[in-house]
Amino acid sequence: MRASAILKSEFSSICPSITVVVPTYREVENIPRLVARLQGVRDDFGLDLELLLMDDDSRDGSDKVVETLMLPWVSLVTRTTNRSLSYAVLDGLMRSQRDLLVVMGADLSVPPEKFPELVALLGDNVHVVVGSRFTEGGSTADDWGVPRWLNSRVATLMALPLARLSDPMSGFFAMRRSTFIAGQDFNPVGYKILLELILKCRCSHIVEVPIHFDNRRFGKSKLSFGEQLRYVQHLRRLYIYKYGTWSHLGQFLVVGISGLIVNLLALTLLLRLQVPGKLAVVIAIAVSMLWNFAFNRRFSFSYARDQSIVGQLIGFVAACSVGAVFNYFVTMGFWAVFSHKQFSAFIGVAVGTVFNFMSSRFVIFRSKYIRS
Ligand SMILES: Nc1nc2c(ncn2[C@@H]2O[C@H](COP(=O)(O)OP(=O)(O)OP(=O)(O)O)[C@@H](O)[C@H]2O)c(=O)[nH]1
Ligand SMILES: [Mg+2]
Repeated sequence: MRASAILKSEFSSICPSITVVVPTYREVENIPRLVARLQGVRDDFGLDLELLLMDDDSRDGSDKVVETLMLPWVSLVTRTTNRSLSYAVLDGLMRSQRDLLVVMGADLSVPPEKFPELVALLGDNVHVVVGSRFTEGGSTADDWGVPRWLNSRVATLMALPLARLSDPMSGFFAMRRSTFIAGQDFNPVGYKILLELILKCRCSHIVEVPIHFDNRRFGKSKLSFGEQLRYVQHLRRLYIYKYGTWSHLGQFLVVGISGLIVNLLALTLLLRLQVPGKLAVVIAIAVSMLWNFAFNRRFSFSYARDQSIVGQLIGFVAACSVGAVFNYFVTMGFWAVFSHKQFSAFIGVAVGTVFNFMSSRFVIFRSKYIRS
């Protein structure tokens, strides 16, 4: 028996009620095409299906088009507040009263005919089924150049510690409503809602289904550079949510490495400008310390930005100075025992860094309430 025939017999025996949530912004050409294709699947499988188009006040005639279609299972919701792809999807999922939820874009990049397969794989032990371009058997349009491919791969890699998925950027997925309503603390930025749902709804069992991802034929992509920056901001929030203090340590270390580079660059520049050696070292240390302070306050410990900057700066410089003294004595102590300079210096730097982190996180930038 063919897969579609198996699915059909399965659906006719259980007849699940499904909501397909589609965020839309200026998709007037795509909406009738999407509806026609979903209608085909609906009729073919005899599904109890509703389509919710969550439109961010496109004013391109999308609402009129839906009105003219006069299909009771299709509705368009015009949103005028909190306009964003992620919130449009959340809003749609919250409105649904049906058992099974599917999310997809309107631009027909992913085949709407594939959603019954996603839905059929949902079970008590499967929380989310994701349409993936990068799992075995998945594909993308041929004309993806190297920059687009690289961009997508880097974005995927950055999300790997959050969820083991080949395509965490996918906007095509299915989940049970019971899984969704158990989620809390939704706080997405930008346009990638899948990761948010996986983490906040505590989805541990994820299945991926290969899909072919085509280029959109009508309308324009809304994926801008600004959206990509918001993706990084969103990942940062999710790292903090999942890893707590470890994520602060991660950011602190990244800032520390950048501070080391700034120190070396400043020192090189000052020496080139004929500044005397000792003075150049002191200025380079001061510059990198200020750099570290500013970036730690902005990123690693951003939850404490409402407190006095002067007090925090004094505390940070004092802690770094104490950390440097620790570094010195630990290095000298290990050196005396192991007589290996680099190893001793490494241990000294590690101890100094741990001291700096602990005093920054729990004293200088302490806060009762951590927000990302
Ligand atoms: N409601 C709402 N929908 C949006 C918004 N931005 C994009 N969308 C919709 O979200 C879906 C995905 O957006 P696309 O622009 O296709 O982005 P993408 O699929 O990630 O990127 P491409 O591969 O370039 O198509 C489409 O249906 C868009 O109309 C928004 O701000 N609000
Ligand atoms: Mg798209």
